[in-house]
Amino acid sequence: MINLIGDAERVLKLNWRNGFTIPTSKLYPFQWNWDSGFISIGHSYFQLDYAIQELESLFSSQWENGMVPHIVFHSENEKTYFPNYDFWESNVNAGAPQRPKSSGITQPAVHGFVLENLLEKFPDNEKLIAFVKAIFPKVVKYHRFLYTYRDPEREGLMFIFHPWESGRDNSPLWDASLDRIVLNEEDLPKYERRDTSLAPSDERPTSYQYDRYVYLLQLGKKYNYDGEGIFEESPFLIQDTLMNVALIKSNQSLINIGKRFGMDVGELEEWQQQSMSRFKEKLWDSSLQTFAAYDLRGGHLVPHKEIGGLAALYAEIPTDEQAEQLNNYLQSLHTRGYYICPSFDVDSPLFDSKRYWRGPVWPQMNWMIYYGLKKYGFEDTARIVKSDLIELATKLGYYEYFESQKSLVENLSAGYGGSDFSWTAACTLDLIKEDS
Ligand code: 9WN
Repeated sequence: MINLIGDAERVLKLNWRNGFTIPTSKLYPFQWNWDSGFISIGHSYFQLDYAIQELESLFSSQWENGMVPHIVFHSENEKTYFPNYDFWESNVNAGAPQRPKSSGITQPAVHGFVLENLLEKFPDNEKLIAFVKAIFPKVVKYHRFLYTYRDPEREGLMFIFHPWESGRDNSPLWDASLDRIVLNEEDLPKYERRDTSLAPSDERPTSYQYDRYVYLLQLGKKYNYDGEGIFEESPFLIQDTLMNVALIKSNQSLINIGKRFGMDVGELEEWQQQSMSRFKEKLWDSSLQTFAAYDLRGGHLVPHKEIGGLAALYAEIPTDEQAEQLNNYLQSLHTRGYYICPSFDVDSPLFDSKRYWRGPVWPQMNWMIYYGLKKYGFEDTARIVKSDLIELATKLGYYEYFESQKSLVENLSAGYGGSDFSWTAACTLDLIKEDS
């Protein structure tokens, strides 16, 4: 049996690049926004300095409008990723830093809750406290960007205009919205994918999906990545569960931190109150008994059960009754022979236990759901969510994501996607350590 703690340290150090950490070599050779948050928690077990530098380095790419981009291209010589900085052309927006170069979209705003997590681990560490005080206004500015540019009707729920922003790139949740994009050859610039030469293509999004990712990227670029035209024109316009869960959880963490250090939290409290009540009222799908994303273009909930709805537990959004329904659902998946939590509804014809976000287990999702279940007192399910991830990592290694059907894992010797994966190491490590 591998030494999971020692191996987590190895992976995190292996992927450390003198100030920030890549998710995995080759497939993702830059710094990713929400990955960095989980990675920072991982580093804190070995080197608090790395945890701090990780977030500092991410926020060095913050745009003047407050956005923290989803990829920071610290190295301009690294050519194995598409779309690279030269394709994003983030300088179409005058407020994007010249260096480091970045993408033009964002990802789940996990940094508020990551800071609180670090402070819980090192409540009296002076260096950490000074760092948190210094970065606090930048994180608030990021939230202000989301509430301003991504919530033009001031509803309390932010929208995304690209599947990559959700962190769950090719989830079947987005299929119907992507189908609205009818493409002719001349609608797309020529491009060459790199991911399918680095990971098996049956574990990655299809080219139909990739064409639409590129289309939406171009649409964002046309409007300098923050213009009103995005809201008016994008065929993909979603109030996603996970994006809003991360924001709500991070709002609360920033409120807690701000109160501890005597900072003004009035604006955060207003956002939080509105978002919390709007999420509860708008995103609960009573027929599916889960929270669901809202398709702003179509004017309806996206009718699928999936991992983002379950993540609402982490921000303590569900009522006790709703939480119980979510818990029962997870227990039923366990009884039926799945590692929990599969990323998509196992009873849907769109479920695919191997392909990216269409069914496999994702470590950072287990991490959030674990802590959410504990908040509601579902200790037994939390224990399964944790031990399932530990079992997968022990048997298969620190992969990007994992097969969710137990009967299939029996015959596997590896996980899916990238290997030596940073957030897998970080989240597994934290779950191993948290109650020891
Ligand atoms: C696009 C780095 C990222 C994660 C995302 C995951 C995947 C990128 C890709 O990898 O997305 O952002 O090229 O597939 O879906 O959640 O942050 O680990």
